[in-house]
Amino acid sequence: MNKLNVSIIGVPTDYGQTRRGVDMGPSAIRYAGVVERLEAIGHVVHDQGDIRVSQKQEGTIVDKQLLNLEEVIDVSTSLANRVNEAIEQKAFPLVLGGDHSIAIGTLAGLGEHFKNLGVIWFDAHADLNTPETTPSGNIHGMPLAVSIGLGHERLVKIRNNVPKIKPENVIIIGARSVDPGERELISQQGIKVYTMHEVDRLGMTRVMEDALAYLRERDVDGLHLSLDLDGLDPLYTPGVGTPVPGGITYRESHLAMEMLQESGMLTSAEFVEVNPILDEKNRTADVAVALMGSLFGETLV
Ligand code: 6HN
Ligand code: MN
Ligand code: MN
Ligand code: MN
Repeated sequence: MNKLNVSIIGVPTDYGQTRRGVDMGPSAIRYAGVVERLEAIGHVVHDQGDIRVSQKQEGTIVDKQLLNLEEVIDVSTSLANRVNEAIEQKAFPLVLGGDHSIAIGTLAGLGEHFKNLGVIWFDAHADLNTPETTPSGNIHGMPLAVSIGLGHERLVKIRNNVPKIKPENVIIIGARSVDPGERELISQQGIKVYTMHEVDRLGMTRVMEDALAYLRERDVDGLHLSLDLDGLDPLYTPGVGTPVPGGITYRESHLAMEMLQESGMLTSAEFVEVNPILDEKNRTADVAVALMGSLFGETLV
């Protein structure tokens, strides 16, 4: 197994949605032992701590289609800079959320270095809304759209590289709650989606084999995993803000992580939407860290 220089970046934000508590995700994941777990595998781990997330800026105009826009721009810009630095230092960025809006910043930082980045998006949702299609105004439902260049100009232009990723290089796995506007974008933009139907029908082994073969075929120069803990069934990860029943099982998700590890293709990862306030005894953060164990090469024997 390849020993990595892992750079952990915590992003304690809840500005991408309206349930409080997800800003404590990075602490919950650290408490669950992320650093020790990766060190035990043999990686060199540098915990860079959390990026600074400012208090809500009072007096800014409230746009109901883009809640907390200024705050999300602020967090995304700092995160993009930090991810960019990690890559320049030849480290593997491991970003801990925070809600899924942080992917805007992560991908803005990565997009500067990888010109043909592959993205695996584990999620119950497609996160492909725009200010025109959003049912909630929550920016955590928009990061994938922003990263392919669709959405509010100031979000799309963070660090000026537009788009950050190509829609044909994105694979969503675990989807089971997709809004009408997102459905349209998926077919219009040629985004590959394995919904829970495909996971059930083909099994996770086939899904991952196909997904990795597809990205290899596309000759990607890096691979980012964006893992929303709500991709798993809420039976295993109850501490998330937008749970949807009928998700990926504990074993299936571990298998997926192991196959990503075996592929040798992974160059960055983020784990998002852990909300300890909604959780039961930090179970969701424990699952996140267990998945990281598999992703980073833990073996049983
Ligand atoms: N997430 N599609 C819904 C919306 O409000 O846009 C839910 C989004 C959830 C986003 O879980 O990262
Ligand atoms: Mn150190
Ligand atoms: Mn998500
Ligand atoms: Mn989700």
